[in-house]
Amino acid sequence: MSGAIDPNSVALSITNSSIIVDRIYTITSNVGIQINTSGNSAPTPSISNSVIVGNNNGVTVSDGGNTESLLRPIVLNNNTIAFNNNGVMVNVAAGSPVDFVQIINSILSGNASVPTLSTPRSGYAVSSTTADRVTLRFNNFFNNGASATNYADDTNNIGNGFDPAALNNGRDALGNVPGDPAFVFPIDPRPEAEGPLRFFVDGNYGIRIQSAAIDAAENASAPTLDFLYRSRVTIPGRGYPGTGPADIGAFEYNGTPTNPSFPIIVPTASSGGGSTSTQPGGNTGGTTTGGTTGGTTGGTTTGGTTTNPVPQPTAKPVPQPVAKPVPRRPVVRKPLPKPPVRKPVVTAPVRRPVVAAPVRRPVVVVKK
Ligand SMILES: [Ca+2]
Ligand SMILES: [Ca+2]
Repeated sequence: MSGAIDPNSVALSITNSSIIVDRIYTITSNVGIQINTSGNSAPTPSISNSVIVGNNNGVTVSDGGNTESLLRPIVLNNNTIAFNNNGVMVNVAAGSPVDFVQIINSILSGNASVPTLSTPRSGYAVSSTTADRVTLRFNNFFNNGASATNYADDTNNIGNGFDPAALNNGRDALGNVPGDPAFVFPIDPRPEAEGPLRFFVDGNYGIRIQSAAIDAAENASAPTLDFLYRSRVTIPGRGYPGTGPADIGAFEYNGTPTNPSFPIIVPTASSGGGSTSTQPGGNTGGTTTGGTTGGTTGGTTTGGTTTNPVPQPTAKPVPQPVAKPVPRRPVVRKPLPKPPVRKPVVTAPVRRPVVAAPVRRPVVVVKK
């Protein structure tokens, strides 16, 4: 795959909006999801059940420098954030509200630049310009930052009681878990890595039985159903006191891996409206194998905006309202089918009927 990520591309930009972003893919953008806030009681979005992979920056949160207060914290819950140069970048000022961003139940894996011969890998799973503005709880960290094996450099300037080095010794006091999320088939869509084409053909960010994410989520903060509308499943012997049955990340491990042959797994719910798609365990996901090779391949935003005029600064956002918006299929283009190869028509040589020459009887001259 040639080319590079468009340095100006933003797959989804959200400014002072309480939109609920649910079940999208965003890949190969300069910024996957850009969140901007400003002013007093700024509305804030929530991002859940989404797959944010292979962007320069997966999510960027920018306080314009004048955000006095937020309606509620920005919440990122149960997302799979992998193979971005930086997973989540938080640009906040010293005067920014304290409880600015909450990252909960999310997989943060492989967030670092792709190293070259002259440049070593760099980047962070989560980085903040000002400490104590980001809360990290019940996330799964793996292979982030300059060092693939040392957790101490996975994040930068977080504060709020989070110490990435503690993950070198196992699960921390905030419920964050180190270890391999064990994706089914984690194709890195960045052009300098495996590229978007292979991602669409083979990528699969479901998790396998070996995953550190299984049953390790804070259930109260997890959507009832996963990206594919699958119910939560308890796997015997997994999880921790007070966690589960929900898994960390966008995909629940339900005992059988998602089919690696049909990788880019998207919900099958139609976007036509009218039907609700909240039946537990109903859809198990259709598949779309795409082939767009453009710089920005965004997902669609589902959910619309919630307009809540009553400021609730202390209210914790309740994930998953009962009436769920009908999600749209992420925009994943199917490649045009190749025209069938026509075999040349081979005409059999016409066989001419063998015409037997009349048998000539010898003329017998009978002598008298
Ligand atoms: Ca690291
Ligand atoms: Ca589970």
